[in-house]
Amino acid sequence: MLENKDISQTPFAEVSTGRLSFPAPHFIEIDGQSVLLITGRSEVPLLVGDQFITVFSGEIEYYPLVEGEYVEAELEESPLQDIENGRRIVDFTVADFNNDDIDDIINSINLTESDRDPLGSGTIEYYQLNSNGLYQPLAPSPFTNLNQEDAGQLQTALDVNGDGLLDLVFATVEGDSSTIYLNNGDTFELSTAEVNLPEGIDLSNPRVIYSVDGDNDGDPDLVVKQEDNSLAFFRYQDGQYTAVAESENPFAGVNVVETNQLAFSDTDGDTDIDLLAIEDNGNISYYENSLEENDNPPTEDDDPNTDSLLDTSINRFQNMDIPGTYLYAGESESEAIREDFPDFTEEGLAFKVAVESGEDLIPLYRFQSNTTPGTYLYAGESERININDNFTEEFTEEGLAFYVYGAGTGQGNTFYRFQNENKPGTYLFAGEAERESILADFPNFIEEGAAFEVGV
Ligand SMILES: [Ca+2]
Ligand SMILES: [Ca+2]
Ligand SMILES: [Ca+2]
Ligand SMILES: [Ca+2]
Repeated sequence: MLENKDISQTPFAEVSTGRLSFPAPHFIEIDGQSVLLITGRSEVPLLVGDQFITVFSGEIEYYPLVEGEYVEAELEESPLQDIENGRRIVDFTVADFNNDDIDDIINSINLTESDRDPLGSGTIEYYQLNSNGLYQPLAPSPFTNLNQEDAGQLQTALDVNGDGLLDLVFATVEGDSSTIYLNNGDTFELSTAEVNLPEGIDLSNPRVIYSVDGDNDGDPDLVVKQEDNSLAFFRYQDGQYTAVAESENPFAGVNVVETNQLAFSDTDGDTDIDLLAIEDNGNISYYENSLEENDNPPTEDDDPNTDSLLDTSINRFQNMDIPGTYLYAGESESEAIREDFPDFTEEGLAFKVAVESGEDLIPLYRFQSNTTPGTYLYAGESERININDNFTEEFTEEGLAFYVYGAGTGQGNTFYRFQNENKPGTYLFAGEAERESILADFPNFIEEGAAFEVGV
């Protein structure tokens, strides 16, 4: 659960973005010390003839963490002193591209003369920390066949081909095209290969894609800012990114402002990832991740008797034709949906159920809504009878879905039913952690109470 903190009570109280336009935060760790870098453009008045014009120049501000506070220091005296400030740095990425556990820096510089024409020729600089403790540009550049029209654009780091090395993606400011440079270890090479990324990751909009190890397993996952300003989480595993269910999304419930630039770091030192956001107008927000919800995880181990029965995974899909509506499917149906129904976006494991009847288990039946086809309701026996007696115009029964424990039996984890008020007759089932974020942030979902108990 992420909590928006009063910034004056955080390590960022002394951070000022006033001099910069379009400020963006980045965390870099140098010799075990956390440093906040804020990049942006400062407006420099320049006398041309007899009038002043405004020149935009890429700026980096350097804030090392000192005694629990990020306090500005001179870039010129820092390990980044060889990164010349005040040029047209368009975008700036901090990531460990060569997997030596030391952050590297890649920036994209626009070489175009005119500020009115942000496109054109550019170049890339790749810096690594050398043995003298200074970030210095790699020479020759590891970008072997860099196209000058790609450089000088927005960029993001992500492992496009799943080989464990972060690649670099450039995209135009307009978001109409992107190019990928694959990291081969020593060099980056322009790639034309087709990429296989899950739906929801749009490479032409790098500003919303963040490489973050959100689940703390050492591999960078992806956080993608959605159009509704929520954050989707794609877990990296075995060379692939997979969207997770909201109940497993460490950033569920956060809604950042549309223009925010984000940076992720474990700021409070409790191992989970916290979030710093800066709006274009310079406003800073800090969201602290609290482990609270995991302190006493309601796992099925609470009652070992239930382990063997709730053993079948049910995945959740969101119907993107009607966002905010969901389908729950077992593995074989999930395969068919992945194959044939691209409008359903997989969100990952929803919960675990039983596929055969057993002691204390109750059947749930699936109904499709006739008023909003492609949306579903899951009902127990008595509600099933009521629907078939009184609501056949609204719902069509599709048959037995699976078996669960009844709400209040204490044999599994409680899931709650919510009706989406924007789409009456459509439903979402959520576990305790997701329930809290829905109650806090999604007033259009009306809680109808505990629905059933399942494994997680
Ligand atoms: Ca490195
Ligand atoms: Ca790669
Ligand atoms: Ca990870
Ligand atoms: Ca933390």
